Amino acid sequence: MKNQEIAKIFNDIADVLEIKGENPFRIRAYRRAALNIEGLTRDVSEIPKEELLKIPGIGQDLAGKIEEYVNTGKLQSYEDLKKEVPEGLSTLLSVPSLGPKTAKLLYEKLKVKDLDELERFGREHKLSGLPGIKEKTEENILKGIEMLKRGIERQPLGKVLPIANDILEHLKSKAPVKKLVIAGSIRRWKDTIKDIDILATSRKPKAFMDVFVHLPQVKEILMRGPTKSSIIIHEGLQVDLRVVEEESFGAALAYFTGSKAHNIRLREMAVKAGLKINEYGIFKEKDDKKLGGEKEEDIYKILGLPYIPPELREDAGEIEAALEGRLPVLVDLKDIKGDLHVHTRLSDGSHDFDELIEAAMKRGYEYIAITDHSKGLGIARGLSAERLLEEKREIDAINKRLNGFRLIAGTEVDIRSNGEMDFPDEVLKQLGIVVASIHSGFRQSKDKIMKRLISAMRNPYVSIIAHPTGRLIGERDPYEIDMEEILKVAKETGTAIEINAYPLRLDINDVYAKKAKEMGVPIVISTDTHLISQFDYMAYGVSIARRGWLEKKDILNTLSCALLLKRLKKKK
Ligand code: DGT
Ligand code: CA
Ligand code: ZN
Repeated sequence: MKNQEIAKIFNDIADVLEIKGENPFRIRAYRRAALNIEGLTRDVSEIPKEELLKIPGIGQDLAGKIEEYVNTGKLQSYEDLKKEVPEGLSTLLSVPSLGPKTAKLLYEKLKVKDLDELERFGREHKLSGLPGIKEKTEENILKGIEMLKRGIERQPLGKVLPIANDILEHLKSKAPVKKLVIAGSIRRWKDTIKDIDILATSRKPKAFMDVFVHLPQVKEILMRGPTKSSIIIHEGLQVDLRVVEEESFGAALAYFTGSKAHNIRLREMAVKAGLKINEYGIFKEKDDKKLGGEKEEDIYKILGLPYIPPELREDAGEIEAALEGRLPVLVDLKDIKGDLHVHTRLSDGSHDFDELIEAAMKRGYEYIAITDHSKGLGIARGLSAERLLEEKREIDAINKRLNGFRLIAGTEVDIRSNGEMDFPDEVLKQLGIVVASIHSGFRQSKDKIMKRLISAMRNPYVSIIAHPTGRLIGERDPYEIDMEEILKVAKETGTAIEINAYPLRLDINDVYAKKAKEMGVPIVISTDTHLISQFDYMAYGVSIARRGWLEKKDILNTLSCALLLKRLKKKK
């Protein structure tokens, strides 16, 4: 797939344009295009131009650039642009929180060439004191470097999962294989991933390994053996493949799914029961008699446990819950009846109502909420109050002709930096759903951010807080908030908290989701769709809910539309 390559080029172009101080809309178009290309499940080189044009941020110009790169393996304008700025400068720009102005300054004053050098200067406090660089900026730069280094070690699930599935597809089409599954942290749906673990059974293991190490994705072969091989792929990720016997498949799957902490607990239980577990099976300690291992369920059954879903296997209380018969019945993708955070062409989405309705109905949804941005978000073409109410009237008219499906008129209202909502109450009260969120002032003090979120929740018309911590995995840390307090106010005011399923957000995360459930806070899972293919992101959101032990009853958008609207906060 050329997707990652093109995404990287577009991001690089955006960097250079930023250094040159070009039009922010153009820069943002490149970044959005990059993000959306990265998230595509299809290879861009197979997508016809008319369809490319539907991807957010991609107009004639960028579609042409994609075509040029696909056809020639090169992008001339990018090559030319690169010559305009020194290489060291763009390295500096890769540090989250380091803008083009500062990068340029550091480059010119200190001749910083790479990250290690920048880090050293930071630690020696040689950055602060330069014009415009305060101590706080220096601190942020050091934090940014740390995050960047962490990001190289662990990649977002949303980026890795499509790559892993692509590898599986290639293997299936080219090799003699029987069972073929992803294990490790991907199977547990962890939000960031270190490497890809694949498990297979095959009648011809040697031929299978041969195909694996010669996949087009391979950049480097680390190890090649009859049952285990490891490769590095072009995206820099390691992929381990193990081929096991059919009769050990279940035990191997349990072993390589992990987590390590969960496995250790299982092995301790086994030892106490005079048993032994390893990747080959479950055995009697005294005579090595094999009791099971072909199926994963065998392991749990023989230990006297119910089957524990992979998302729970973190030694976070799941073993105790299993022993006491109180494992949750986890919410499932098919329980979701609608999406409550969707953008249209009117703000920064890519589709009109009809296309969204068709796509939502196709996946069996009963409703979606239209939540375009509010005017304060100029960069996302936010709607004025007049335009929003006009949109609402259009939605009302459409609902009259729809049968068994409902559009809910809403907004994603910006929480201004002073805590006011970007629309007055008279406007908000006319809508079916009000999603409120923060899009600016991320570096405000904890106190200020808390005040903004709390004032949003105290607004009688705000039904949902979207992406509450503002994190962008690998790009921006969550802002400083006291989540316990947020959840308390959410509970008290009846405001729902969103699990934003957009793969770089996954916000709130699994730990907070669990906490929210324990505190009785209503939760919704929404995709923040800007493009119909992004409705697929719901699977990521549901995985966060599952990792947070959530059941169908904990999630409001598993309800019918009528019940949902009843449960959402309304003016008392
Ligand atoms: P990550 O860091 O995203 O790759 O997370 P995992 O869980 O995929 O970790 P990884 O790839 O190191 O190992 C895959 C699984 O293999 C892990 O979840 C459990 C199993 N495993 C690996 N090393 C050990 C070990 O030393 N002891 C046990 N019991 N299991 C292990
Ligand atoms: Ca792994
Ligand atoms: Zn949104």
